[in-house]
Amino acid sequence: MADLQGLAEALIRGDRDTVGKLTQEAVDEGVAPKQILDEGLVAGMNVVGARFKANEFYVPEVLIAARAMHAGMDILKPLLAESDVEPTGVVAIGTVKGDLHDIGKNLVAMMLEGAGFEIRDLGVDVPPERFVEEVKSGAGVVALSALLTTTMPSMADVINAASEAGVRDQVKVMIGGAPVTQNYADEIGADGYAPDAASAVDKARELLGVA
Ligand code: B1M
Repeated sequence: MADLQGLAEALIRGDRDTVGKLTQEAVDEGVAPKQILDEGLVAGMNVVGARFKANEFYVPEVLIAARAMHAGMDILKPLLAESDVEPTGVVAIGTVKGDLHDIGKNLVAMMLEGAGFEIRDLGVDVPPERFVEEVKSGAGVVALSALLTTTMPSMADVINAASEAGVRDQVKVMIGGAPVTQNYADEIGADGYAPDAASAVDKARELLGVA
C-alpha cells in the first residue's frame, strides 16, 4: 500500500533517501504520478511553506526539504511528461540585470516547483529581453528578484520591455526581494509582490487564478 502520507512527512523532515524510496515504491505499485506529486510531494511542500511563513522553519530547513523534493521529482518528471500532465502554470524566474544574489530566488523557484509550476530558471543578472523571450514562448508569469536597491529599477525595465514588445498583456509580472515592497510594485506597474517564498506561491496562484 503506497504511503503518500509518509512521503509528505519524509519531505517535511528533509529525508531525501526516504522520499526517493517511497516515491519509487508508489510508482511500482501503480499509483498515478500526478497523485504521488499532489498527495505526497506537493502536500509536504505546502506544509514546509506554511511553517516557513510562520517562522517555524528557516532557510536551511527549506533548502533541505527542497533537496528531498528533487529526489522524488527526479523519478516523477519523466513519468509526468509521458502522461501529459499540465503544469499549474509556467513561470520564468530570474534575478534582474546587474544583480548576482540568487539564494532567495532559488528558494522561490523551489517552492513554486513544489507547488506544481513549471519553472524556467534564467539565473542571475538576467537582461530584460531574456524575460520577454520567455513570455513569447509561453511563460504566463515572470518572477523577478532583486536584492540591491541599485538593481530594483531593472524590474521596471522588464515591464517596459514587455510593453514595447507588445506582450505585456500576455504575462503577469511578480516581484520580490529584501528591498522590494508592495508600494514599489504599484509604482512600477507590477501585477504582484510577495515578501517571501511561501507567499510567492500564493501570489502566483492568485495571479493565474488557479486554486
Ligand atoms: Co550582497 N548585499 N552584495 N552578497 N548580500 C546584501 C543584499 C546587502 C543588504 C548586505 C548589506 O549591505 N547589509 C547589500 C545590499 C544593500 C542594498 O542595496 N540595500 C548587499 C551588497 C551591497 C552587495 C554587494 C554590492 C557588495 C559589494 O560587492 N560591495 C555585492 C553585489 C553583487 C551583485 O549582485 N552585483 C554583493 C554580493 C554578495 C555575494 C555574492 C557575496 C552574496 C550572494 C551570494 C548568492 O546569492 N549566491 C551576498 C549575500 C549572501 C548577501 C546577504 C548577506 C544575504 C542575501 C541572502 O541570500 N539572503 C545580504 C544581507 C542580508 O540579507 N542579510 C546581502 C537570504 C535569502 C533567503 O533572502 O534573498 O531576501 P532573500 O530572499 C527572500 C525574500 O526576499 C523573498 O523570498 C526569499 C525567501 O523568503 N524573495 C522573493 C526574494 N526574491 C523574491 C522574488 C519573489 C518573491 C519573493 O517573486 C518573484
